[in-house]
Amino acid sequence: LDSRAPFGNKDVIVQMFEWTWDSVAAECTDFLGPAGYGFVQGMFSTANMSHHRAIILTTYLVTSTVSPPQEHIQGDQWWTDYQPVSYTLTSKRGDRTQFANMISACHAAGVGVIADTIFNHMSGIDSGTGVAGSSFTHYNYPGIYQNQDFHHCGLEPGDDIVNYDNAVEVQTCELDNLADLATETEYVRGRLAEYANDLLSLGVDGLRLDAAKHINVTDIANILSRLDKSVYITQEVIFGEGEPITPNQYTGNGDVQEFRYTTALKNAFLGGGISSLQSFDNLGWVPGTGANVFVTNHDTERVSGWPPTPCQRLTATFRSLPQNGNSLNDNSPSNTYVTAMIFSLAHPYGTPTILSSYSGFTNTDAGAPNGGAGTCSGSGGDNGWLCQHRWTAVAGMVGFRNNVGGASLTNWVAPQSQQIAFGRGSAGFVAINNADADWSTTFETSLPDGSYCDVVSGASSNGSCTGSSFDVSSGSLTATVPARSAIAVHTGAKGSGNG
Ligand code: LAG
Ligand code: CA
Repeated sequence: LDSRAPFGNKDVIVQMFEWTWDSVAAECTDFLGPAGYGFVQGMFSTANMSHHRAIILTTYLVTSTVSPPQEHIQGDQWWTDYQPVSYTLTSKRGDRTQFANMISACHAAGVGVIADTIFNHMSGIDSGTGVAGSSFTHYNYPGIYQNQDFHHCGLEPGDDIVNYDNAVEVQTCELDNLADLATETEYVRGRLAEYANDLLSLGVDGLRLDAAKHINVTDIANILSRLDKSVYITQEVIFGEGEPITPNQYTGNGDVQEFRYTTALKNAFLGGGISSLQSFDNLGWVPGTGANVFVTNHDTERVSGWPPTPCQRLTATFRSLPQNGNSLNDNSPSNTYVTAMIFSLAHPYGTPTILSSYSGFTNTDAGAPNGGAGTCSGSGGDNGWLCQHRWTAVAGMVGFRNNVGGASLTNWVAPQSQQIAFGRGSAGFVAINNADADWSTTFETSLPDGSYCDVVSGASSNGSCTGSSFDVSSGSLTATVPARSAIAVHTGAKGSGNG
């Protein structure tokens, strides 16, 4: 397994934010998997494939990203999960058996699992009892860590990080009062590796390293060197203008989440112009082969952004953030959330993650609906869940991405700042219209002649299209791209129109 490729050669990750293990397992089985989504190369013979929907060539990676599996503090807020109190695999998402069963179910459906892993800290509250019954105080987790296993940076008051221009402070003081592990010590490194190896023993395929920016890059490298096998790694290192700790410093450990991409898409789609998004190669960002990118994640979709404390809002990283979220989200105007996701799945830069979350996030603390049991309905959400991963355009574009693979970007045009179109070799073509008027034109593509289904508005089913269809003749594709929408075709979804 190439540790840079999340799971096989299919690279789309879906972040199942706050879904319980049982509900993720069901979604792998019912939808992401044999119902037409999960597909791992070699699992089905070509003959069997005809029994599945035409968009079967889609593999999602499931990350339990914002739902770390270890025991955490009690409470109704979603973020209790980010305050570990022991490495017992009992959380609000389920217990060890349910976690293991989820991995088995997802693997059987051809879907990998990435666990959110908190190496930086333990809890932030003075004392309490975790959801599995473990008692703790701020710097004492019986049988695991004691006072000497934490940084006590000496900054008044409360040892909290204030100045993001000071690298030592960012990595050895406390993020939001969270007890900061002394990751430079042999004991802590060994204990964190033991925890990670326990996750790997259950079949976990990758780790998202929470708050990686707050851990010295060599400490992470040391911990990863102790892992029993090589797995996909993605590190959360939020870029801050002028800060000494940069995302690019972490590329040696694995993928790095490139938040400049998130910001760029927000700015482009909300007015700056999407014609600026042709290439991300010469901007000084994390190289595409090592970047993990997303339109939004669980932190950036929330109203006041993250982190929430007034002090941190004054730092270079966060002071420029607007109050309506650090990214596009489900409340964004003019369908920009959807068109931006279409872009992120079509463009070759980085490994894309699609967030699957719930509505009502304008209350930044609100925990998951329906007791955490994720449910969807058809191609939409249910019970307060948004089910972005099922939206027709998103699901269609995952199929697009898997079909085009590593094909290079071709046939780029941008007749005006809010209209772009491009191909991916001879395998796919997309046009995104972020203007307020329809865009009628003839595109030059590198596609073979034929009839194609638009995977933004529908899918290919038994040779016909459930949405729009387009013909390609001598490479030319004539279309009307609706205002604030997109069209996308690829050689894995052929078919003729239904009108
Ligand atoms: C992350 N990345 O570095 C996560 O993506 C982010 O969601 C986590 O913050 C953070 N690191 C710590 O793992 C979340 C919430 C915070 C919450 C924190 C700990 O966004 O709001 O802090 O998890 O639960 C909360 C309170 C703070 C309080 C702290 C400690 O909001 O006011 O100081 O708990 O008690
Ligand atoms: Ca730290």
